[in-house]
Amino acid sequence: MFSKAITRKPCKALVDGITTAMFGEGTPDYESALAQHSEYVSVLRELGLEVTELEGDERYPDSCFVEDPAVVMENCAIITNSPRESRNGERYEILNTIKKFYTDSQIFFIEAPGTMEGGDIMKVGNHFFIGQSERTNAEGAKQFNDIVTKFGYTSSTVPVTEGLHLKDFVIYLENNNMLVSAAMNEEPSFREFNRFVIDADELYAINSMNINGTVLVPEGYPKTLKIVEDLGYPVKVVSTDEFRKIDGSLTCLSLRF
Ligand code: CIR
Repeated sequence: MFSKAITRKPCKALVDGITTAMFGEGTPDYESALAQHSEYVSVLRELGLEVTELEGDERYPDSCFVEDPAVVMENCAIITNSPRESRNGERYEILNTIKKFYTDSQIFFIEAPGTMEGGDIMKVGNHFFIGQSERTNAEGAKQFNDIVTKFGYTSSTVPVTEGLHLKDFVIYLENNNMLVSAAMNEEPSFREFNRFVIDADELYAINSMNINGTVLVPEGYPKTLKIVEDLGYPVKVVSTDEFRKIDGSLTCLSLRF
C-alpha cells in the first residue's frame, strides 16, 4: 500500500521538454498542463495519499516527471543519474525532498558511468525489472542491483527496444496482471504473468497505474479501459494529453511510497 507521493508542478519551460513524439506531436499548453496536473494530484489525494507537491522548477523543463530522478521503496531511496544533460540536475532537487522521508543511510546514488531513470524501473513484489534503454545502462542496472539486494530485493534486466522507458511498454497492475505491448508480450521475463496486449493505437495507455487497488487509466483509450474494468479493478480516468506530447504519462508524474 502507498501512503505518500511526491509530485512537482509543471513549469512554463515544459514546452522545451525532450520528446521523441512517440505518442503524438505538439507542444504542451502550460495552463492546460497545470490543470491536468492538479486533477492528477487530486486523484492521488482522493485515493488516500499524502502528496508533497513541489513547485515548478523553470531550470528543468522535464522536472514534473519526478519518477525519473529517484526510485523509492520501503527503507531505501536511490537517486538516479540521467544521461540527458537537461534532466541531470533534477537529481539534486529531488534529493532535498527525499531527505525529508529517508535518513542519509537509506539514500543511495547511481554514479557515472552508470545511468538510470526511474521510468525504467518496474517493481513486482520484491523484484525489480530494470529496463535497459537509452536512459538506463548496464552499469546503472548493476549499481541498482548492488543497492537493492542489501534490502532484500532482487532485480533483473529487460531490453527496451521500442522507445523511451520500460514502463511505457509494460506495466504491472498487481494480482499477476500486466499490460504489455506486442513486443513485451514476447519477452521471456514476463512469461509467468497474465499479459494483456494493448493494441498499437492505444500503446500510450499501457502506462496505467495501480494506486492501492484503484487503477488510473489515461483518458481517451476505450479498449484499454475495458480491459482494466473487465479485470475488476475500480478505475479512475485521468487526462494527461498535454504531458503525452513530450512522452510523459501517468507514472512519470509521481513518486509513490
Ligand atoms: C523525457 O524525455 O525525459 C521527458 N520528456 C519524458 C519523461 C517521461 N518519464 C517517464 O516515463 N518516467
